[in-house]
Amino acid sequence: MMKKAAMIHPGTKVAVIGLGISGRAAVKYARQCGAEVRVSDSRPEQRFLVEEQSFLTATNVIWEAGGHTLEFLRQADLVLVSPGVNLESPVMRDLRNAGIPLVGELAVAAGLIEVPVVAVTGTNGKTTVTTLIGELLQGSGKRVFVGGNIGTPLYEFLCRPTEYDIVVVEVSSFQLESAGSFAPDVGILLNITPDHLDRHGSLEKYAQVKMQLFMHQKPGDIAVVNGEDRLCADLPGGAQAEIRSFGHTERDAAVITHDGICLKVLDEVEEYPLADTVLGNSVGLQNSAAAILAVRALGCTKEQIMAGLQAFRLSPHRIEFVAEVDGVSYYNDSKATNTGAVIAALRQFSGNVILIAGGRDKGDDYRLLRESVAARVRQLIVIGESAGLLADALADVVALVRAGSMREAVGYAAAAGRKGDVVLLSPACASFDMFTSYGHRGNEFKKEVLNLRHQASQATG
Ligand code: UMA
Repeated sequence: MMKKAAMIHPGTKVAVIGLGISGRAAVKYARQCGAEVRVSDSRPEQRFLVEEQSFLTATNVIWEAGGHTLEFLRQADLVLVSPGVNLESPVMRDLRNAGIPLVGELAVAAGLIEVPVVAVTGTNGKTTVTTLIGELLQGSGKRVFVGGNIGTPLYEFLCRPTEYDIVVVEVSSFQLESAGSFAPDVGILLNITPDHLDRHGSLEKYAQVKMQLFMHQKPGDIAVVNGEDRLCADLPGGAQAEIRSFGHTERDAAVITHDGICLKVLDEVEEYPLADTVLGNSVGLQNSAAAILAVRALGCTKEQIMAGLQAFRLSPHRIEFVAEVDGVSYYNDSKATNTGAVIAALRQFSGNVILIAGGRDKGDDYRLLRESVAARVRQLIVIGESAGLLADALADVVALVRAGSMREAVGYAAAAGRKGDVVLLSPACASFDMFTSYGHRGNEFKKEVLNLRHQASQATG
């Protein structure tokens, strides 16, 4: 593959916006390229974390805090934006008008990666599919970089590219907005349901941003798409990659059956039975179909794939079983930060669900939950800033109660739970109103459930 000219050279004046995980990795990479680097963060200095303070001291980088000023940023030839930065804010517009390029890590990486790249996007399941693909490739003996939205910025790969044979990157809609000419060898679009509409404005715009993944692919590249998702199937006119869909029909390259995947490879059909694995449910089968299509195209054998699928375990905070207390099963799905994820989670249970939902609203339409909630939820417990919005959307289809804390929510759930019930934390919202992250929210839920179990065992013991 021809190496494209790098954007950052010795002496390039680079401004990095955001001092979070992505921003700090951007500083490191830009410094490694020999750039002159400055950082701008919207938070006031007093709110910087200890690791951010020490990063500033250790790197001795020039910085501003408490907002982004044109005066500070216009000194740069190039601005590297963190994913959380809204590109439509007035100062970002001013920078664009001043002719200064605003790029994210995907644009910086575009054309610089000399090993195959798999990129996974979609509203739900992308972390699971990214992890699964990473594990399947690793199982076939490859040195795999797994990064992007999942947690390790792609800049980390750019700092040490010779250590890897392949890149698997989880890509968010935020990252796709500033992706430039980034084009993966295999691009995967799992599904599109409402999310981050507060940033993107409408579902149509959000879908358009997701399509950016395929815009610069060339003939020979592969687009893996969900054949049953109307918005996914609507690929952009200029897309040149070969499309391989997954779904339940004969038209699909990977056919989902009731307990496994059938893959068409030339004239042969390969079967991947999944009933006895953690992937043997409707969501797991979809995720597996996408992953199998990707890794089969990248040279994994059927045996390697099957071994990897059997060994796979789900990550924490994703429909994670926590404990059974008094015959009620508790599941932590804190990572479900939009309605699509909650619907997918509810699909895993046949009914009798006590659902804990709510948090910081991201512009989602909670009426989308009505059908699933009416069919499967017996009691809804709402928490956080969006409690009122959830009540407006759902109070007429389900019994609803409001809780002021996670402890109170788990207490209400325990009081309502009967043998055989499922208590599911699946919030449909961001966590930042009450917690520092979805991980923190999930851990608090687990702590309360484990307290409950402890109390129950003391009462019986
Ligand atoms: N900031 C500014 N100006 C702004 C906005 C933010 O200065 O206009 C500053 C904040 O004060 C903070 C920093 O930027 O210091 C935060 O940057 P960020 O929000 O981009 O977050 P990072 O810590 O850099 O983490 C980002 C991703 N975050 C977001 O997309 C919001 C992480 O995804 C990702 O794991 C990480 O880069 C590594 O690639 C998280 C996420 O919530 C998990 N993603 C969303 C999702 O999955 O739904 C998209």
